Formats: sequence, C-alpha cells, structure tokens
Amino acid sequence: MKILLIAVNQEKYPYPVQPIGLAYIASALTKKGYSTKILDLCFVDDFKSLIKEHIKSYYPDIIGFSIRNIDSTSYPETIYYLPKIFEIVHFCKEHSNAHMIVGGSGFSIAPQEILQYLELNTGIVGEGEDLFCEVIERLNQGKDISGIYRANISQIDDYSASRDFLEIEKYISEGSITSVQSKRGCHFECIYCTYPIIEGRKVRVRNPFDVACELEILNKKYGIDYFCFVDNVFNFPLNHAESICNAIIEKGLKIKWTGFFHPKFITKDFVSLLVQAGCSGVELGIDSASEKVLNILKKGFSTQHIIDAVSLCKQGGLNVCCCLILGGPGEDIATLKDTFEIMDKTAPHAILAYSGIRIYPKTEIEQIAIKEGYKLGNYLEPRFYISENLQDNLVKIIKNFASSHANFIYGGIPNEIPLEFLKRMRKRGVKGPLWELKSKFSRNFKK
Ligand code: B12
Repeated sequence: MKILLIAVNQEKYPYPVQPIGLAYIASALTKKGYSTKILDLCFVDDFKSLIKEHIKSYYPDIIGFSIRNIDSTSYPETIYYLPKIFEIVHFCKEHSNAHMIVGGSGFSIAPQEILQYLELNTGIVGEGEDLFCEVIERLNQGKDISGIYRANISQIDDYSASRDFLEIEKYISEGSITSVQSKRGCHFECIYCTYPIIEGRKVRVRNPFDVACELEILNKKYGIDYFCFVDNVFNFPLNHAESICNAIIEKGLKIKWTGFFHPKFITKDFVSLLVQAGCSGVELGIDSASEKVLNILKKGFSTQHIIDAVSLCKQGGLNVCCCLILGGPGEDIATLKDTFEIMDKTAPHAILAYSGIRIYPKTEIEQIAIKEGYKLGNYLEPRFYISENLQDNLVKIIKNFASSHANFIYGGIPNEIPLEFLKRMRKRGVKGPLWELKSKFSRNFKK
C-alpha cells in the first residue's frame, strides 16, 4: 500500500503553519511499514501540475487529505477555504483511483457536512495515528471503508512527528514558528470551543523529558531556535508545564518559545521558570475581562486572575498578549467598557481581538443561538453569534478602541498587518509571533 498525504492548507497568515499533524500521521504509517509521502500545497501556486506529477510517479493506493482550516473564524471579514479544497479533491479524483480519506482539526469539527461537500465517503475524526492504520488494514482485508471513524487514543507517548517529512527549511525561511505538542485534550468548558471535540476532554500529557529531547533534536538537526507549543493550554496541568521547563533548563537548550496560557495557573515562581527555560512571550486566552461575560462563557477564571497574570508576567520579563473574543452572549457596551478598562490598566504588550463567536456544532453556544432564533443552516458557511445589544455597532466600537491603541490587533479584519511587511521582518531574521512583532514595530505601519 502506498499512501500520499496531501496538506491542503495554503493560508500564510499570521505565518505559514507547518502541518505537524501530517508529520505525526506519516511517522505512524512508516512505523507500520507503509510507504508514505507528504505533498504540502502551502507554497504551491499551480497545485494541478504538482498533484498530477505525484500521482503519475508515485501511483498512490490511498490519498489522505489533511484539512486544518475550513474558514478563518474572523468576522466581519471571513475567508472560506473549502471551495479551494473542493477543487483540489476533485482534481485528485479525476486523475487517480486511489481511496480517499479525510482528516484534520478543521475536518473534525463538522465531518459529516464536509464529507458531503467534498463528495467523499471516508473520514477520520480526531487523532489519526492508530485509526488511519486500522482503516488501511480493513482495506487490505477487502472490506468497505466508507464511514466516519472517531479516534479514542488514551496515551500519546508512543507517537512522534518526524520533521523529515516536512519542508522545514522553507517554512522557517517564510517566518513559520515550529510547532511542538506536549499534550492533547482539553477539559475546560468554554461554551463555544471546539478543542474538546477535536482532541477529546481527557488531558493526556507526554513525558516532559521526551518533549525536551524533541526540542533538542530540532535545534541540533535543523538549527531551529524558536518554537510554539500548540497545546490548547500549555500551563495546565501546571506541574507538567513546570517539568517541561525544568527538562529544557537541565539540557541547557538555547531556544526561545511561546504558547497559549491560562491566567489562573500563573505564579511568580512559574514565570521565573518560564523565563529561564527560554519562554519569550505568553498568549492568554482570556476572551473578555468582564466578570459577567467570563461567567457566561464559563471561562473558569475571574477578572482578578487576569490582572494578576498580566502583571506577574510583565514583572517577570515575559511579553504578554491578551486574546479577546468580543460580542458573545451577555456582552453589551458596559461589559466592553469593563474589558477595555482592564486592558488599559494592565497594559499587555499586545491585544489580539476577534469579534463575534463562530458557532460550531455540538457546542453550548449552538444551543444558545438556536434558542435565540438564529437560523444556522449549513455549518460550512460560518455563522457568528453577536449579542443582540451589539449587532449594529460591535465592529465600530472595536475599531474605535483599536485606533487609539498601538498594541491592538483586530483579527476581525485579517491582514491588518501587511503580509509583505511581515515577510520583510522575517527575512531580516526577526522571529516570534505576529503580536510580538506588532508590539515591537507598530510604528512602521499605518492603522
Ligand atoms: C496551535 C493553533 C494555531 C497556531 C499555530 C501555531 C503553530 N506554529 O503551529 C496559530 C495561533 C498561529 C493558529 C492560527 C490559525 N488558526 Co489555529 N489552531 C491551533 C490549534 C490550537 C492546534 C493545531 C495543532 O497544531 N494541533 C496539533 C496537531 C498534532 O494536531 P492536528 O493538526 O489536529 O493533527 C491531528 C489530527 O487532526 C489528525 N489529522 C491531521 N491531518 C490528518 C489527515 C488525515 C488523512 C487523517 C486521517 C488524520 C489527520 O491526526 C493528527 C495527529 O493526531 C487548533 C485547535 C486544535 N485543538 O486542534 C486551532 C485551529 C486549527 N485553528 C483554526 C483557525 C481558524 C486558525 C486561523 C485561520 C485563525 C486566524 N483567523 O488567524 C489561523 C490560520 C493559520 C494558518 N496559517 O493556517 C481553527 C480551524 C477551524 C476552522 N474554523 O477552520 C482551529 C481548529 C481552532 C478552532 N477555531 O476551532 N492556530
């Protein structure tokens, strides 16, 4: 059996994201003895000739499509990725009789609808390492493989993501930050979130020493010195995060890194450990700083946690970005004012704000929206929840705040920071996430 894995994501904003999920899948397939190739379309303009070439020379029995993004989740300006993915899939169907299997985080959000849209029959929801091999086994036994398979992986220590499958140098030269994963699963209860659907609710951590070894190998083999932990929340469980920092320190790795953090599990000692371990900046997924909205969104922390976390990080020497999702249930002018006031008071290095909450299937916000009379229709056309009180003026209020705050990035209007500017910065060797660049170079571009 020969397997061709196609990464269909071509989004370059805020930087090209390495398809680490496919590296995990390719490594698992290779371990089982299957011949595997990745075709990454990220930097490809003419996908047709490249796909044709691969199908002709490799002649795959199976083509696996990895769908990371179906849309940009940004409102009011939304980008839809599925029409292009449809074109890619159909071009493959025209030129190959291989069995076609779909997976990936974007796919896992609405598998039934996406399979139907792409006119395909087989999909894998969630982690694909074991299930992909099982589906191939079924095929080997001459069985029908149509259907949607759901992963249920209990521990993840056996999996690895060989970066040899990826065009790592190209990614780095285009400003990509190398992804590393130290855990899977999210047990928090934010009412809109898809992470528990994609990764499951049960948190499964990797051995911290193995994580540090992976960083060391990536550093020595490819010279990578800046990483992003793609864990939904890096600092939960806190003791696991501390062990990773200690393992990095013990190895004496000269690296920098960033990740997504929960404000409740930030302490003074932890911040100093993060700094010693090379963490340069933290993204706090706070969504709001209004007590009322935090409760409605079931964030599990309070305004005081935010104030403390931002101040501890800043005092300890970390860059901080507060990520907001404005306009959800219960939001009104007063709660927006509360959030903006706390942002002014705490003054994080950057604020990355989205407007409206993308309504995904099987989430609590879907139920709230239905009760309030939203007509959701097909999930593939993004619907955004916007509080009744703010339907007409949310975007205006946010733009207004943004116009007087150089540290504010409005994700509702993508490419606010020109991609060309980002590229120039990257070429000069400037590393780090978009928000760190913005906080350093905000004077260089107009609002
Ligand atoms: C980390 C992250 C980011 C980071 C990436 C940092 C980095 N250096 O990699 C940042 C902040 C930059 C980012 C940006 C964006 N992101 Co993001 N991101 C994530 C997150 C949290 C983790 C992704 C990840 O790396 N997972 C780890 C790898 C190992 O897992 P995986 O890719 O899912 O692969 C596994 C399975 O999916 C499966 N699999 C994967 N491919 C295949 C293929 C086959 C054939 C099979 C069988 C299985 C399979 O097996 C793999 C191994 O177990 C996810 C949410 C989540 N929990 O998944 C959102 C997520 C992918 N992002 C999302 C979005 C929308 C975006 C943005 C468009 C947002 C924006 N407007 O800027 C951009 C796009 C960036 C780009 N260039 O593509 C959405 C996509 C859903 C959608 N609506 O389309 C997600 C799902 C979050 C959400 N809202 O629900 N993101």
